[in-house]
Formats: sequence, structure tokens, C-alpha cells
Amino acid sequence: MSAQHDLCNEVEPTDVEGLKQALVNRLIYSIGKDPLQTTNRDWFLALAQVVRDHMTLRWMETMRGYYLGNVKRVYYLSMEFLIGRTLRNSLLNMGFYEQFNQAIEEMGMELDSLRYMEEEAGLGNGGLGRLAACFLDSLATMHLPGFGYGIRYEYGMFSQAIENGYQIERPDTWLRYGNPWEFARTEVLYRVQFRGHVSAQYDGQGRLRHQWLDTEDVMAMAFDTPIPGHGGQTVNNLRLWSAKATRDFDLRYFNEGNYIKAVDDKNRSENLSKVLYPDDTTEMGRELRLRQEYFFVSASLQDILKGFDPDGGHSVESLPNEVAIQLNDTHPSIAIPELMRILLDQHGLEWEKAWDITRRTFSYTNHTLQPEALETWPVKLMEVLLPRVLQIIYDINQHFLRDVSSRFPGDADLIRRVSLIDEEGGRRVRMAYLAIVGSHKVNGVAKLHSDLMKTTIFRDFAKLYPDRFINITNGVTPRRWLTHSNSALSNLITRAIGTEWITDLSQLKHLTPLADDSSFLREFIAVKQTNKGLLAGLVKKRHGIELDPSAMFDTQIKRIHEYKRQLLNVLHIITRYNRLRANPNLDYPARCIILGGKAAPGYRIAKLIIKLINDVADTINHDPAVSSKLQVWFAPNYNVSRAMELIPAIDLSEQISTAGTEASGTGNMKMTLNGALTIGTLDGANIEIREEVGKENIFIFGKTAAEIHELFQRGYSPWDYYYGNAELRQALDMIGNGFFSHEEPLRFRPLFDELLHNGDRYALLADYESYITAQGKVDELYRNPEAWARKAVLNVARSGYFSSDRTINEYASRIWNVVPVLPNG
Ligand code: 26V
Repeated sequence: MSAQHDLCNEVEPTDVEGLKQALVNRLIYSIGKDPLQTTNRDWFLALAQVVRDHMTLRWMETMRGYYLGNVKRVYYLSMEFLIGRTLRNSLLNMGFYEQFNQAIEEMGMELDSLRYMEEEAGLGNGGLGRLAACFLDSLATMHLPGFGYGIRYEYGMFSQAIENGYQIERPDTWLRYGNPWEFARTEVLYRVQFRGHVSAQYDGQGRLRHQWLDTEDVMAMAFDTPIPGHGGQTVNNLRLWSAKATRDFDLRYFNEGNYIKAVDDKNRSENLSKVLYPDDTTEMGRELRLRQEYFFVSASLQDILKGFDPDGGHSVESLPNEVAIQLNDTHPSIAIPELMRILLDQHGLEWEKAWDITRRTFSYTNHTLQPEALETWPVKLMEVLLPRVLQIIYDINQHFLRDVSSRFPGDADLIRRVSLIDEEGGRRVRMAYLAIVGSHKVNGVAKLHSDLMKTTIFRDFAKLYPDRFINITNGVTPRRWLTHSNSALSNLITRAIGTEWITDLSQLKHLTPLADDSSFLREFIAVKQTNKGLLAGLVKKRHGIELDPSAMFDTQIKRIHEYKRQLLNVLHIITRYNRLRANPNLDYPARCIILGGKAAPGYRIAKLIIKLINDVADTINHDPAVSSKLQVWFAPNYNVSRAMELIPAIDLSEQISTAGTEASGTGNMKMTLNGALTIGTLDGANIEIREEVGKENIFIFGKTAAEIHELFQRGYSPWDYYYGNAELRQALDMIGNGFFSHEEPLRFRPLFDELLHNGDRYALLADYESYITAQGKVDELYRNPEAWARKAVLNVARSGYFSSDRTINEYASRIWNVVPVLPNG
């Protein structure tokens, strides 16, 4: 690229009159609609295009800056980017909100009604995908040259409907009306190989050269989405790949004469990027998923390496100085043997050189300790699908094991344990081990998680490579999760301490003295009340359900999973219900308990938990004896937009996973930042939240990770707890005997059985009593609104550490070695 073409500065005008004209122009010329005959969606699409136009120049300037500065870049490879809606985020980050708002109002519309027309980009399951999206926002805001690479799924996370209390999955057709934010790069196409066979031949210099031949190929086509940072100066790029059939299929239409078969084959290869796997931390071994992983990794590496020349010129030897690649969990870890393949087979490098380059380029983040969620792929499958890649994995393993046995001679058991190939029960490739061996840094996502990683699942590797393992605690972007979603609280904070906190969240500490200022506390209470009223209004409008805004909003929103213990929450609800039934005059502050989240479609127990929550809600909400003090609501289709509506209104944040199971949690951080108090276990980032906010400002209960470990070592018997606590027994019996399901008394027996006959894997019964006691303390504090608000303010003031800006700066300095590129500087 040459710099001689200055980017013209005649962006479309940002004055209100100019914007109105731009909107009408877009509506007519891009959407093709007569302004007299339009829908809100037409206007939304026109508006989004005008906003995108305004980002485009900054985006090009940013890319030019990186290019001309010849700076080191980081590529974030992730199977998931859970972005949510973009319109308001872009308007606010670019600083255009006011002008656009005014223009739209003057045209007789409301920004809010247009905003709701946008479909969510739900290209992720949960925490891991949302973290990737927060990181993109922070990279751009910190002016770091960071690029996301992923898959442009045609169907994102399924939409959840609740019918008769059961979860029903509906396809997420988010692209139905087009995606106004992306640029289709029809010319950016890479060929990705599958199947075929490998031929090995000696070349002129007597070196064995491998060729991967007679493959079945798929093309990867790029779609680019601009990612504006706060302030709108730096605009980075997210590149998502979509599968396209190769031309070979078109030729076959004519040559073979079997038109239908040819079109069918073509469709089959384009299916690759059709759908996001809606599974979270449960085992799966579907071939399509492995094909998705290799597809996006191969395309991304080709794209990253396109400037490097196999025939000298710009040499790959300097790759680690120019490029860092972060693997978001093991899903993209096939990039390690793939880069080796490119360096060996295409650039002709020697093994040692190629391996050194590879290891210095990659780093890997682990997001879960659940052993069943650690990816492994059957050798048999890889042999067929990716034969050359598998050979290289074998070679990596051979070099690695040779190194291990030279350091620990004679330790055959160690070799068996650390081998990249699990030889037991059908040979499988252990992707996490591959990721560790092929990276220079491996990080966990919270202190406890990083420690447990070293002492449990990766114990042997932590001994082999002690310097490789580090911790970088997660964070969340304060733009989306406070400025944009909670304007009442943002405005209050800004009135008190100015605006610097938006890009330096540690500034929130200046709120600390205001926790003792009663007029500030009154304002803070009013803000929370406003947000609760707004939520109640939305829920009433959407679902016809009346939430009582004077009640405490007690909320657990996250994927439904046994380890997250939504069932423990239900046990508290039932206990509370029983106490109120026995004594209607009990002095309990009113609570509105909200749960929300999706269950993996094949996860039977999680789906039954959803049904139980709905049946319990039904019973309680229809019981006039308790209805003024207790209300339960399952919020359907929890997603990023719903999170943005719920979180500002929450009083109590439930973070109650079994200690040692939740890697970090990020919802916990969002709620702390929005002035909720946490009731939680010493798990994941809760531990660091306690350290930051002070132990007197959080409700901690339950066994520690060490105690849980010991409990199971000793031989845990849930029956002891069942017989030892009458209220617990009563609650469990009500679930097991059909109190909430008269028409089908055994409906919830599988849940009862999990807890009592199958050993209660997540120790709900062992933590029950301590949880109920902690809930009692919550009630006590809530009776004193000022005392509650004081602690809530301290939570906000001390949540600065949990900004993803801090997290990203740590990655940049401790792993990637990349530095900011200041705009115009
Ligand atoms: C696994 C699978 C396996 C089957 C196919 C689809 C799929 C998708 C995702 C996963 C792993 C999910 C791991 C995950 O989301 N971990 C969460 O990461 C958060 C960010 O670090 C962290 O806060 C959560 O505690 C952790 O559960």
C-alpha cells in the first residue's frame, strides 16, 4: 500500500441537518425504500449504514497507521465472539450519540425504537465468547493493534423459548435482514484442504519434503467488521470467515451431468460455517466441529502470513517479532501444527527453526478445569480429515517426549501421562497438551483457576515448564457494561468524579469517601430504583409479568449447568417459601428472585432444572399466602441485550458455584460494577472481588476449594446432610415427590437422584446450610437501605480492577509484547 492516497476528510457531515440528509439518502439509495413507506427496520438499516460510514475512515486510518508504523500485532483466534447489538455501542464509542439522537428525533422517530430492530450477533455460548468481545473493545480503546479472527456463523446461539415451563430451542436467524456492520470481502478467499493423502519425496538437497495431495477443499471468504474503541480514534478489525464451495463444484455440474448431486455437494461444503455449536463445557466429538476449527485456523494463518515470502524476501524467521497469536481455549489450537506445516512444507524450514518460531508466536488461555470439557479428538478422525496435520502432531509429540525422557530418564509413567496422544480407550489427541507444548505462555483467567491449573489438570506440565504458566484475571469492558447500559449510574458517577473512569476504571476509587455521604447515598438508591422500574416496565411490556420494584432483585443469570448450582438457589427459594407458609408474618424483606440462562440442547439435567424453576415459580407466584414477600421469575432467552437490561437493576448477585469449578466468572464483575452486592462462594474471581471490595462488603459462604476436595477424598455422603437438616430434607422431598408437579409426581426425580443417589457431584447439600445462613445476613442488611447502599457504593468504588482494559494491558506487556499506536502520533 502506498501512502500517497490521502484519505479524504470529507466524511459525511456530523451536523444534525447533514445526518438527516444522509439518512434519507441511505434509505432511498441503499435500502431502496420510499421515505413515505418505511418500517422501523428500514430506518435502522439506513442509520446503521450511516454510522458505519463514519467509522470507515477512522478504520482505514488505523490500519494505515499500523502498516506504516510496522508495529507488532496481536491476533486473537476465537471460535466465539459474543458481541450483542452494535448500534448504541458504536454511536457512544464514536461520540456521535447526541447528534444522531437529535437528527432522528427531528425526523419524528425515536432512537430507542430503531435500536430494538437490531438483531444480536450471538456468535458465542457464554463467558468465553463474551470475554473475546470485551477484549476487542479494550484493544481498540487502548489503541493496541489487535485483530479478532473467527467464524461467521449463519446461525448463532439458539433462541430460547419457554413453553409450558420447558426450554424450546429456535434457530437464531440473525442475518435474515442482512448485517449492516460487515464488509463482505469477496476477493479475500483462501483455500482450506481436507482429506486426501500425503506423499513424501526427497528434494534436490536430499531433504524429505511432504505434499498433501488430492484433497477436498473449501474456500474461506472474509467478512470484516470495524471495532471502534472509546473516543473513536482507533478502529480495529474483526475478520470472520464464511465457507464457500470451490469452483471445482461448478465444473462438476457440467462434466458429470449430475446437476443435483453437484449442487448438493456444494451445499454440503458451505454448511461448514452454518451453525455455532450450542454446547458449553460438555463433551462432544462431532466431526463438523473439528472441520470448523481447522477451517478458520487455516484461513486465519494464511491471512496472517500473506506478507511473508517463502522465497526469501520478507522472511518468516522474524514472525515472532512481528506477530503474536492468542489461542482462546484449545478450540483454535490446531493452529500450532498448522503453522508448523506451513513453515516446513511451504517455507522449507528445518524442524528446530520452525518449532522455535511457532512456540514464540503462540500463547494459550485455558477457560475451564472441567475434565469433560477438555478437548480431545480421535486419531482415527484426524487421520482421515487432516492427514498431514496429524503427522506433524506425531512429530511434535516425538520431539517433546524425547525431551521429557532426557530430563526424566526412566519415568515411563510420566511419558504416558503427558503424551499428546491418549492411548487409553481409543487413541485421542489431547488438544490442551498440544496447546501448552506449542506456546510460550499459558494463562488461567483468575488467581484460583491459575493455581488449580498448575496443581490439577496440568500438574506435570507446570513441573516441566514452570515459567510458562501465568495468571491474568479476566475483566469486562466498562463501556458496554456501565456507560452504555446504565446511564443513570454513569451520570451519577460522572457528576461525582468526572469522566476519566471510562478509560481508567481505577478512578472509581474516588467514590470511596462518598459511601459515607448520605446525600450521595440517597442519589445512589434513587438510581437503583430507577433502573428497577425500567426493568419492571420492560418485563411488563414484553411478558405481561409484574415484577415488584420495591422488592430486592436477587438474580442468577448465566448458562444453566450443574456446577453453577442453580439448584442450590432453588433449594433456598423452596426453604424461604416453606418458612413463609409456616409463618406468613415472618419479617422477611420482599424478594423478587430472577433466574435466566440457556441449557445445552442435549443436557437433560440442565433442561430439567429450567422446568423445575418454572414449576416452583408457578406454585409460589400463585400462592396468595406468600405473594407479597416472594416472587420468582425465569427470564427467557438470556443473551447480551437481556444482560444489559437486567444487570443495572440487580440488588443481589448470585455467584454460587462449587468452589474450584468456575474458572473466573465475568457476570460477577458486571454486577459488582453496577452496584449489586454479591452472595458467593470462594470460587473463580469471587475471591479477588472479595479482596478488592473487602470481606465486610460481600456475602461469602460455603466450603473452600480445598475443603471440597477433602470432602470428596474422605468419602462424601449427601445423606448425612439430608438427615441432618429438616428444612433441607423437606425441600428435597418436595422436589422428589412431585409437590411442584402434581400432574407428574416423578418429573423431578432425576434431580433428587443426582443429589442423593449419584453422590451430589457439586456438593450442594454440603453448602446448603451455610448458604441459607448467608441469605439470612442478606435479609438483615437489606432492612437498612442506607447500610446496604453504603456497601454497594464501596463495591462500585473498588471494582476498577475488573476492567478488561487492565486485563488487556497485562496480556500486552506480559505475553504479547505489543505497544499502543497512538492515533496521529
Ligand atoms: C466448550 C465447548 C465444547 C463443545 C462445543 C462448544 C463449546 C463451547 C465452549 C466450550 C468451553 C466453554 C468454556 C467457557 O466458556 N469458560 C468460561 O470462560 C469464562 C471466560 O474466561 C470464565 O469467566 C468462566 O468461568 C468459564 O466457565
